[in-house]
Amino acid sequence: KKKLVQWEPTDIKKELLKKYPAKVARKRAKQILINEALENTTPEITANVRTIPGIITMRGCTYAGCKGVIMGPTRDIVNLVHGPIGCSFYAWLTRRNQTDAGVDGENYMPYCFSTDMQDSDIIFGGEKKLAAAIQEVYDLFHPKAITIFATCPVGLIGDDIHTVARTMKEKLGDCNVFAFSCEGYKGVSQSAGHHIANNQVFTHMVGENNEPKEGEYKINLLGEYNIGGDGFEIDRILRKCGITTISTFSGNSTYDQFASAHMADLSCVMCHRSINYVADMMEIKFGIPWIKVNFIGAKSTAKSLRKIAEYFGEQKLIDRVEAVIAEEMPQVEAVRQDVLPRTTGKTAMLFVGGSRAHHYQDLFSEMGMKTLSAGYEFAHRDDYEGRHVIPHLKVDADSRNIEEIEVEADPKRYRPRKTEAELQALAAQGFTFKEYDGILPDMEAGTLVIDDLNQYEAEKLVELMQPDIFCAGIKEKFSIQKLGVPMKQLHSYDSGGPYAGFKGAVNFYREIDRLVNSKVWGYMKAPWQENPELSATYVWE
Ligand code: CFM
Ligand code: HCA
Repeated sequence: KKKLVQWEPTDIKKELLKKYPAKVARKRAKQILINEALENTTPEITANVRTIPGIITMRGCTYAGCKGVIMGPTRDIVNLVHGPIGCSFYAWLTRRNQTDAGVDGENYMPYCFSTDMQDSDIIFGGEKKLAAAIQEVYDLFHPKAITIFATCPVGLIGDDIHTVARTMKEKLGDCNVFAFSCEGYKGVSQSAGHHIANNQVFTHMVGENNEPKEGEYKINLLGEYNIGGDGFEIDRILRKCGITTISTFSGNSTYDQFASAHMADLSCVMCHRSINYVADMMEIKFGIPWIKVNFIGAKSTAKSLRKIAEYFGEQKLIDRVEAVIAEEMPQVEAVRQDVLPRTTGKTAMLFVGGSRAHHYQDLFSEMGMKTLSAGYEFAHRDDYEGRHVIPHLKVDADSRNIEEIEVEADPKRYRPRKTEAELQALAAQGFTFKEYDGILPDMEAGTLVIDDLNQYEAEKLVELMQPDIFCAGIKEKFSIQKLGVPMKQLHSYDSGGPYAGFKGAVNFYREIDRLVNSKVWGYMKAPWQENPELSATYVWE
């Protein structure tokens, strides 16, 4: 593919902003960053702020983050949406979070539970209808728990879903019923929904089951949602290493996993953005430390396994992990070597959620591909800049008691990073650390990092930079493909996956090789490109 002009990043930024009214351009300028090291600091990006009205954002709503993302993948809890049917319908099986119904076969994921609010409920209130729906669910299924999700109208009319939940929980006796005030408008994006979900899951389920769990090395896998079967592949690898997963938040999870999560020795955080709240609460309340892991990319998978083994510090586990890596890697390497000659030097753009735009760059770099531009839909500044090392809590690991809670507010928590000597001094005082790299330190200088990219900017970027592949979600899919550039969904994986772990890396290499080397895109022409005289009909400015 030929590029007509070699654009400088500063020119691209100007081009993206050119069409906006002055006030909008000023605001967007703070969310478009040219990644360059300025005296050991990274320039600040504005993130987690309201999308400017009128702009067609890639984001979703708070309800989506709570109902779809965090609670959606739990199979034996009935998720009941209080609202108009559309809110439930559009959150019904669209995320490709996979499930294995296990020996008990209890799986409510294929169902779509809703109170189906009507105009009369909006006028007279929907609480009675909600209570009746809870009763109906209970009578039909007798689930362990029923959770209720507020949609926008519920907040606007003021239905008290928490009182309904409490009353019904008392009435039913053997069913945990609780609610989420996750009205779509509650925050600026999905992100607020994660927080609301995390708080309620922690308050209403975690810590309920004190039965000891079997296993030598017990972990919680936080922020892994089993999209396209990713969680199955990670489970396979962990099992092979002799590591026991007590709970996954929340891919293919069950009620009991949440209830028993406090029986683990360590929490491993995959997607920090969506679940850091639970990781922190587990550490504060139960003294379970957390570390950041990433199972996207073969090298990252190996690195994460080593990190877990290093945490437990037993030679037996370290050896087992090394043996598993040695056994798995040759197959991955063979496929990587096969695709490399065709993928090396190709370019990618990634605009996804709150962690994948970062994690998937590892897979692309394993294929010799360069990320030209990337950004999150709703991540916060820590996801961009990286909380590299944070002094956190003093934990007595043996008794699980927290001797002294001392969360240090570190004004330099973003940059510059702490020196080795500073770290050692803090470690000597008994602090634990969070190693967590952000997207900015990991991306090359001169790359464009853009927060809350929108429809217009996405098309403009593709037009100017001509990447070999663009990665985002369903709303972007077809507009990008119409520009003649292959588009891979990194949310749902289209119909593919898993892409996590060793087998996932192999799947990804093959899929991307196929996409970036397909000739079909070169044949794509819009009608006005083939018949210029049509341009007056199709395009006007
Ligand atoms: Fe975490 Fe996710 Fe993501 Fe996310 Fe999402 Fe998702 Fe995503 Mo879609 S929890 S932040 S809210 S990794 S649903 S599984 S793909 S936007 S990058
Ligand atoms: C969500 C879910 C979503 C949407 C994906 C997309 C997902 O945010 O509500 O836009 O294609 O991964 O399913 O992020």
